[in-house]
Amino acid sequence: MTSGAARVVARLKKLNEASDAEGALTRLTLSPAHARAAGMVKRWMEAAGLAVRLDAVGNVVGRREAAMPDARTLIIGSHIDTVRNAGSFDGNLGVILGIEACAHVMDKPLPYAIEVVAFGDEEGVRFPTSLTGSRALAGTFDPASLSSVDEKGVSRRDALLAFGCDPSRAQDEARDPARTLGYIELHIEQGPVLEINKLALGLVTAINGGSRGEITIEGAAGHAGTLPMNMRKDALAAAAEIVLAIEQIGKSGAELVATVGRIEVPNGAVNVVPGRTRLSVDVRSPRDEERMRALADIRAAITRIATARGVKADLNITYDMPAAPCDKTLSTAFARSFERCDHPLFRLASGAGHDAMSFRERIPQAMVFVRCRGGVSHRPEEYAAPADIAAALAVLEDFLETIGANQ
Ligand code: HGY
Ligand code: MN
Ligand code: MN
Repeated sequence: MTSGAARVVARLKKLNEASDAEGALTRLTLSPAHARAAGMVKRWMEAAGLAVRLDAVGNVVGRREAAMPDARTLIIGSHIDTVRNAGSFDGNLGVILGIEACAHVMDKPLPYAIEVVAFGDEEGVRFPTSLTGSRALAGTFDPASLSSVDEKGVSRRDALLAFGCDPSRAQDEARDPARTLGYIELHIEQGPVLEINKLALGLVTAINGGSRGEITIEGAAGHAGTLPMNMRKDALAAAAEIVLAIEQIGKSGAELVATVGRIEVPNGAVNVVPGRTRLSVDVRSPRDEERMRALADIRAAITRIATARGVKADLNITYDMPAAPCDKTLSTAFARSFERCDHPLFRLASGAGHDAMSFRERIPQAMVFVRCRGGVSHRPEEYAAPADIAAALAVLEDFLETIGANQ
């Protein structure tokens, strides 16, 4: 394994130390752990010859200029925020690979500039809105997202100010598409397809579209011992029926998925009939019309169940990202690098969302997937083998050394 690949593996381990949870990796956006990770990434970017800054929305941006003025910029990115009890590779791998590939070409004059970006808000776990870091660069940042609040009532605006950012300048982070060669992201597959096909790497064809939201159900709290069953407006029993209905709708399309990942019963207690519940919903598909149909079916199921049970329920969509096809020119350049690095070319869609989808229809984007063991992700067992990391680094280094010639 090259020293570069070994350094990537070592840095991923080191980055694990930046966590807000004892004995697990939890690094929510704009948290103390995110600040520590941003500090490590800044030092590594500087060692790779990049000029580094923290931008207006919490991204760490490392930049190197081109050999000639007025050249366009290639952006290499991924995210360093994580879910709770996360794995070490989701997002982090793409950032550390980008830094290492820049170190590899540090002394080589290139006909384009490079920016490596460690986005700070891809997972959308702390605030209901997400992808704010990549949307800022894509020029689609929504100022309303600054008013999103976390579970403690802290707004994104206040969290950014405390992080040392100036959110009033978020719109200034937009990159000019005419001055941008494209956006590329290397990421673990987070699924089992590469492993089943015994491949280290895959070329992404498109990123599935996704919608997320929150369902609130208002029933009537009551005494678990005295309230007769036929008089109840049990918000949790209604939620349970809605969860199963959403699962059924998710099964109605071959590549459609629908998930309720979180359910809350405020003031829940063993001897109280639940009066209120809140549940999350996440719906994805490679076809936007199928995702819209599924959302309509979910709304209809919510209305049917709520009416039958005499409770009030509504679905508020907080995130809606259309499917994002990957750019043909950048993907062809990656295909050439696969060939030069002796990797069979295997194309697959992404069921997971990524920062790359923020650039849809504005800046060309392409992604390369790295095999992950068992397809497991969003869990501590998430794992990418050093040999596969080395393969990804070799392809990225080849891509950087050749992309300018083909543009
Ligand atoms: O949820 C996703 O697809 C991504 O991991 N944030
Ligand atoms: Mn990710
Ligand atoms: Mn993730």
